[in-house]
Amino acid sequence: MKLNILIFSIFLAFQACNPKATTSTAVASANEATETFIVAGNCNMCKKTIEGASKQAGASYANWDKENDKLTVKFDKTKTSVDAIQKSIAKYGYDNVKYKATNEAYEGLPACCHYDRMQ
Ligand SMILES: [Cu+2]
Repeated sequence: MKLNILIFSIFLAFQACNPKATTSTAVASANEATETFIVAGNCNMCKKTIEGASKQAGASYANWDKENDKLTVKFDKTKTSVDAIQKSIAKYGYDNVKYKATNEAYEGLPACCHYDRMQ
């Protein structure tokens, strides 16, 4: 798992602070749920990490808005949960409504991503 995070971080480093924001489209299904919640972050690189962490946890769609810190995710309720997605986001260094990132994960973020921690 640590190696996955490392590879993912390297992947992100190549896209550091890329102004181009990407989103993906979702395929609707009967088991699909949509949730919106707050995730702390700063920039477009945070956006990529937050959205990537959501998808790693099984979200089919993830869109984080850096203007209001709101993340909207869509996922199959039979495959994952909002709780699992929030845990994954915290694991990648981002505080959110339910889980706080460890100091280690937060410190591991690139300098441009050192957002103000959530209380
Ligand atoms: Cu950032």
